Amino acid sequence: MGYWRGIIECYREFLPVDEKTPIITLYEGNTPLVHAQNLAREIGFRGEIFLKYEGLNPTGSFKDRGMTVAISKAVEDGKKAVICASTGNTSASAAAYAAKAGLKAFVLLPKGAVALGKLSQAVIYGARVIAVQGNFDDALYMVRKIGEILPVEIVNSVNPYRIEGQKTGAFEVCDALGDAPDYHFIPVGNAGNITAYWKGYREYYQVGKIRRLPKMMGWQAEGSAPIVKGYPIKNPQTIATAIKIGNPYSWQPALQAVHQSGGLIDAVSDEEILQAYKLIASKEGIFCEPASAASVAGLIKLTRENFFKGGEVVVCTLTGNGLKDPDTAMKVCEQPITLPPDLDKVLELIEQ
Ligand code: AN7
Repeated sequence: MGYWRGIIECYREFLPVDEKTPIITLYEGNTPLVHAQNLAREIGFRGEIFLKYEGLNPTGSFKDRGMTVAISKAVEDGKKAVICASTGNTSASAAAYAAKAGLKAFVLLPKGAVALGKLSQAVIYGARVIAVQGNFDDALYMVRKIGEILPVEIVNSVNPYRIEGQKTGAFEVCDALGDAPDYHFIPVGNAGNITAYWKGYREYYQVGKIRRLPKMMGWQAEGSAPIVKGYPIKNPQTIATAIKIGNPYSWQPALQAVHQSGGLIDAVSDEEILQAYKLIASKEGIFCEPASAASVAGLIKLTRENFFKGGEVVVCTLTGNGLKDPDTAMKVCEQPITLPPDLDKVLELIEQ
């Protein structure tokens, strides 16, 4: 292979592309699977934890895996413009890949509910950004209507090519571990990614690349947990804005993934999410965004409840980069101490 050329070149035989498909890539994928021994010790987990650090993708989230396929297919199909609704990461990714492909991008964002880093990405990549005075679900509803009226390609995970690309996250986990893990923990918003990982695991199983399948463990935020509660949430609330979604598109496939794999879908509180968010950074040196920490928060919760026997191999997907949302880090952590340029004062503080 020589050098990394993105997920389509690497996993071509598993993806809906052929020699006619123009490959639009920013060299996404090939992200680290970090052995999190400090975290395991800290939370008292008596097995192995691996963190799939998706924040190291080109636009800082797992969305890039799906977007390279969705945008490549949009170009192949002669589309000139793409559109999405987003809590931030999809819009950042869509804007970047559209820029690379020379397509127009329109993004509808819930006004005031998108982390500034993500908004800045959509803007600098040149997307037309519309701030909707509503929530993500309102924006997605409009995007789906617009897709029926205008010749624009929808690049939300209602687009099946997104799921196809995102399943490569599961392939990489298996390639790194030599088999599937026992459990796969993952945050759930619109529920595309849990659907995609499960598809990836099943496909690798079918071709004999792995000998077992993991249990899929999905985590929603308590104030935004429609799948856990069993009904859509009209006005979802959570500090994890990326997963602030009240009526997920892939609701049924997510439930299927959980049921078929023998896993579960449950909720964690904002407090639990923030505790995990801080631990991942302070114990493993990995800065993920709050929504990503929902996976680890779920693992902490189940560890506390003595859910595990010991010896399990667990993978948690850390879906997005913490730098997208520095405001939350600054809000929940100790503030910098201001001192004059006085050596004695600084020494005094350090020696405390
Ligand atoms: C960091 O960008 O829905 O369950 O519009 O950004 O596949 O929706 C983002 C979702 C988890 C949830 N972690 O994944 C969007 C959007 C992060 C995210 C999720 C998202 P899905």
